[in-house]
This record gives sequence, structure tokens and C-alpha cells, in this order.
Amino acid sequence: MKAFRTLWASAGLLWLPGPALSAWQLNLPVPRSEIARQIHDLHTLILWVCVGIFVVVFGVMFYALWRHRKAAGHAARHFHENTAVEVAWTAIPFLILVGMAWPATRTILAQKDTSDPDLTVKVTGYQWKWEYDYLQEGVKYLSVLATPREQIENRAAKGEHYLLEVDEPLVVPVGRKVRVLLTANDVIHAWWVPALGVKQDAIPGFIRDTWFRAAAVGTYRGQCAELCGRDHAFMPIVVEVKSEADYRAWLADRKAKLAAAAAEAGKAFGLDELKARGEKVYAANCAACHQPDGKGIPGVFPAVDGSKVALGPRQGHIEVVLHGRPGTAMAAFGPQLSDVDLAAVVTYQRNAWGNRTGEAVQPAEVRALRK
Ligand code: HEC
Ligand SMILES: [Cu+2]
Repeated sequence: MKAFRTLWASAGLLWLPGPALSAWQLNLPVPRSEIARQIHDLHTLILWVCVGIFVVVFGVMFYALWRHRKAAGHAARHFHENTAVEVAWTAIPFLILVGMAWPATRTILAQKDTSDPDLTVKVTGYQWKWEYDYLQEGVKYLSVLATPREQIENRAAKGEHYLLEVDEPLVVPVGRKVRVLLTANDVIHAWWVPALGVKQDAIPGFIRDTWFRAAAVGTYRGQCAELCGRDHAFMPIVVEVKSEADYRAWLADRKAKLAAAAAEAGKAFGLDELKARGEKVYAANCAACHQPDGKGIPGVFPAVDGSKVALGPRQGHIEVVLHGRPGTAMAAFGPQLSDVDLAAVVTYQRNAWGNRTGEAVQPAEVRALRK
């Protein structure tokens, strides 16, 4: 690192941003799954093949240039066609290519083999978050960026996992084959976790599958790897690999929370309670477009502060949020949020900023408008 820094400085490159230097890392991340290990090995193998070819080709070329130079009395020979040379320069590259394609194909086939999983998670990409649905367990939740806005807007120092942290990671047991079914709800996203050797596009209307088996307990980070709009860089992926026992405990806790949420959906809430909860739902799901101050972005995302919808009849307001506005960036939040969260966020929008309807929208009203 020190030697590198000196080299860098002598090359006059110190004007490059500091973090780029300190984060400098040559090579792929340390592999934490069998597939990632194979990818890593392939990368190394092919790199050395390239180095070998480079050395041999340039070695022969420079040697020939030097050895047969005019100054030493060499005259150019004129000839066409040389069967031996032509066979050699066809056969040798062919053998090298086959030698590289063989292990690469084996790894690609292994990557596609999603048979016999121990558990299956359906992953849906949204602008700009991920949804994890444990199909066999009935557990489903959203995973959104957890980096505070102050860090993004340079009002606070950047944290260690800047833009690579989420509120709810994907949790899986160590050593188990996890099949990931991928799709998207709006545009193409891609689910990419380098250390686990997974990278797969999530395409609306299609289900693609991939898999991984994490070799060690730990936290693995990745990102959406398909340009998916304004906040593409703000939908990271975090996979938390736990021991079997910890995973079971987590699952039980999750299910208990879901049961509590179902019980709560029948309750009537007070205005303040709904507003407080709605503020959080808004920050996590709506503020990226409609902005924390409710003013939106003129010409792109409408203001909710003072909007006719937010001040008009509550049914219309609930319906926009439940079903979205087809053909626009306003997605249907019905499939993503619970009745209580929807009631809370609608209540919040009707009572935040300059909006003062004083109305509390109850979960039962949301439920009634679901199709
Ligand atoms: C990806 C960007 C995006 C996100 C996230 C988003 N919206 Fe919207 N929203 C829009 C757009 C765009 C429109 C305007 C749609 C149109 O053209 O009719 C809209 C319209 C609305 C309207 C109607 C406003 C009016 O005056 O017409 C409401 C209410 C609303 N959104 C609420 C929400 C809530 C609540 C959330 C979070 C749960 C949310 N939105 C999240 C983009 C977004
Ligand atoms: Cu994306």
C-alpha cells in the first residue's frame, strides 16, 4: 500500500480523490461460496494465461526484431504461405481457448443448477428497494437503504458501509442451498452479491432463478447491477448469513411480528399514533420521489403538500396509494405495505407540512378498498 502510494504520488496522480486510494483493492472480493470460489479461480487462471501469452508473443517479437536487425547484416526474406506456421497459429490459440472455455462452461452450468434447494426466496426489485419473500414460510418484507440522508447530502461524515446498508437484510442459514427466484415490478434490476458469486437480472414479467450456498457466517454486501433509474445507487443488497439455530430464531421472531401485525390491522388507531408511524413509512417508501418536505420535484414527482388528492376525499387518496397510477412512476403500494402502514402513510400525508385535514385513516378503510 505504501509503495503503491509512493508510485501513485510520483505519477502525479494524488489529485484523485482520497477514498479511491484508501479503498484501493486489487482482485475480486474474497469468495464465500463454492461458485464464487470457482469464479475467482477462473479469473486467476485466465489472467495468468493472458500474462503467459503476453510474455511469449512480445518476447518472440522483440527477440526477432533485435536478432534480425538490419544493422547486424540481415536482409528481409520474401515468402508466402508456410503451412507449418499457419497450422501452429491456428491450433495453439484453439487449444488455449478450449482450455479456458472448458472450466468456464462447467462453472456456468453449476451456476444455473438450482435443483434441490434447501430454501427458496423470491426476490422482487422495485424502484428502489428489494422485497424478500420466503415462499415456504409465508414471511415477506421490504429491504430499503438505511444510510441516513445527512450522509448522502454531505451534512454528516460517511459511515463505514455508506450506501451498502439496509434496514432489513436477507437472512439465510449457513451451508444451505438457497434458491433465489428473481423478478421485478417496474424496470429491470439485477441482484448482485459478489462474495457469494450471484448476479442475476430481475426482469418484469419473468422469473429467473439463481442460487448460492454461503460457506461462512457473516454479512455480505452487494448492489443493484442494472441501471434502473434515479436511485439505482441507493438500493443495496445485504445478506446476513446465520447459523442454523440463529436463522430459526430469526424466522420465529419474524413470524411472531407478522402475527402481531395481522392482529393490529383490526384495531382503531389514534391520529397521533398513525402520523408518527406514517412519517417512518413515508421516509422509507415515498420521500425518494415526493421528497421529505412533501414538495416533490417539479415536473417529475408531484408535491403532496397542498395536493388536491391529499386534501380531497380520502377514498381517492387511499386508492392512488393502493393501486398506483398505471403508466407512471407512482407504483401500487398495496402489494408492498400492510393495511396499517398504508393507513399510517395516508394519514401522515393528510396531516403533514401544510396539510391539516385532521383526519385519521384507519386500516379497515384501506382493507375495504383493496381489490
Ligand atoms: C418512484 C417515485 C414515487 C414513489 C416512490 C412514490 N410516488 Fe407517489 N407519485 C409519483 C408520481 C410520478 C406521481 C404522479 C402520477 C401521475 O402522473 O398521475 C405520484 C402521485 C402520488 C399521489 C397523487 C398526488 C396528486 O396530487 O396527484 C399521491 C397521493 C402519492 N403519489 C402518494 C405516494 C405515497 C403515499 C408514496 C409512498 C408510499 C408514494 N407516493 C411513493 C411517484 C412516486
Ligand atoms: Cu435497481
